[in-house]
Amino acid sequence: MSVEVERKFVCEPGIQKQLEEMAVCIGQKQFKDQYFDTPDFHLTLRDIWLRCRQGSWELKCPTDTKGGDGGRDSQTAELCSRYKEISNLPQIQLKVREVVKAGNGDQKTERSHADQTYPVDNQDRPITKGAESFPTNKDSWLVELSLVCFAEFTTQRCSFTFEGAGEESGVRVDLDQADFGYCVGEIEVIVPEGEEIHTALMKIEKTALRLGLSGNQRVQGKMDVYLQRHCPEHYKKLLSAHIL
Ligand code: V4E
Repeated sequence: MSVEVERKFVCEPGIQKQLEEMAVCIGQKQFKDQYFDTPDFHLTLRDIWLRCRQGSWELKCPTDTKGGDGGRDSQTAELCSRYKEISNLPQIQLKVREVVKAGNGDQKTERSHADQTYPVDNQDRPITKGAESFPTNKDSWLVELSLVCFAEFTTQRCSFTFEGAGEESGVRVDLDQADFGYCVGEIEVIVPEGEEIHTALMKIEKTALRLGLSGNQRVQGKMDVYLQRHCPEHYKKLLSAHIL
């Protein structure tokens, strides 16, 4: 398991050229993300994000940051998010099952398929955005836990790293363009779980300075903008719960 420390930034015109001059482009790719939750948003209201990206599952969960930051209250610490990342499917299933069952008092997951509350078609098959057919056996855990796709979008990503073993080693910068018309940049450092994240915050701060990022406002991620535009009720609930 690892912790992703990340600062998002607004992609001003010229940022790509600037990065091409000061960093190494490590590739461009396109990927489709599908995010899953229960119909009553059990995971996301706990800031837990279940995603399938091009067939690979990933779970992002909140991490207890204060100790790891050394209690620092810098502007960078305020602007950066930190999430534990789990990419091993059995571990993801275990965690999601634990969270969903805890919330349901073990009732919902005991119910039969016909009793479940996710949307169904006229043959009682669950309708999930992007999953065109009835879930196959390997996706039966989604049905069991009433997980449905609530967001689906494609991103064009251009990634950069910095050469050498200096202050920016291990820093990655991504420029993302989502297919619903939103662009965002991210400065990201992955830290093995248990290691303190102060160094990662310092690296992110140095990189932000080098890129001339001046804003000290939190920048919306792709998900904020997607939900605001496409799922306003879900978005409102997450805002009220101070998740977004
Ligand atoms: C954690 C989270 C979400 C899951 C993924 O978000 P993000 O890292 O923005 O996506 P992406 O495509 O860059 O993933 P990567 O390729 O880095 O793995 S969706 C919403 N959240 C919550 C959240 C938050 N509360 N604050 C900020 C700044 N970002 C995300």
